[in-house]
Amino acid sequence: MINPPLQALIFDVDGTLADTELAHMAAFNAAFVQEGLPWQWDEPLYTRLLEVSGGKERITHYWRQVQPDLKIIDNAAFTDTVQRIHDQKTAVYERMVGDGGVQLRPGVLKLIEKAHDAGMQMAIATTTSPVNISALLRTAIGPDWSRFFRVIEDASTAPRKKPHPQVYLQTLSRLQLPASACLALEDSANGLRAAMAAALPTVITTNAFTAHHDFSGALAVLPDLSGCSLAQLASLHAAGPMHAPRR
Ligand code: XBP
Ligand code: MG
Repeated sequence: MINPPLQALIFDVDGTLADTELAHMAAFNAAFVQEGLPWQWDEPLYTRLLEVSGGKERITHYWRQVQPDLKIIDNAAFTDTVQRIHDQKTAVYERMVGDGGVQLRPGVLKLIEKAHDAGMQMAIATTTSPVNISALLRTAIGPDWSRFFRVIEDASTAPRKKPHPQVYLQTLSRLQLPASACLALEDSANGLRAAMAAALPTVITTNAFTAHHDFSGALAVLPDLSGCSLAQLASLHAAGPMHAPRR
């Protein structure tokens, strides 16, 4: 199937705009210390935990893993504890990122600027919280960062986390564009599944936490966006999905 002309780029944040996951991991660990918990996540463990999207969902999943006989007698108290740990984690993360602890990935800013100059619409579709997005982009792009993005959908507006397509479906509905006229940029299998479930053609840029994922169905799998022009993305979009080589 041939896609119509490309009209919008939809960016994931964590792992796509920036390699944020080491900072997220450090922030989770700081929150566990603040909460008096003996939990500390390292990179191999965190790589596996990233299969669960969303910070609160990840904490809940881990808690059940280390305490399989956990009996939740008071569900509200359990939810409050997870929320409190996650709030602490978000505050630490926001500070780290606001202090310049994370940069945009290679080629990202250039692509955003070129796409903006070319009149291409841009959106953000992420599972993370709005304060995390603004801390990252305010620091990396400047106080007027949001002028680049017509639509931002995040954990505050789309509570069902990737691979559920909610965040992409809401983004498309607010952009008022068909999925086939847009291109999603993702870094993870959960992100790709969410985008594909919303019928979005998707380009992957891998990172250390996701390079081993299954990216079947992506238009292309790239190491990063350096040297990848808007015209190249448009021609990947026009060409449609990669196919396994014929025998
Ligand atoms: C990223 C995530 C996020 C971050 C943590 O997924 O799963 O949960 O790791 O952020 P994606 P929060 O890049 O697919 O959006 O703690 O704010 O959830
Ligand atoms: Mg991601």
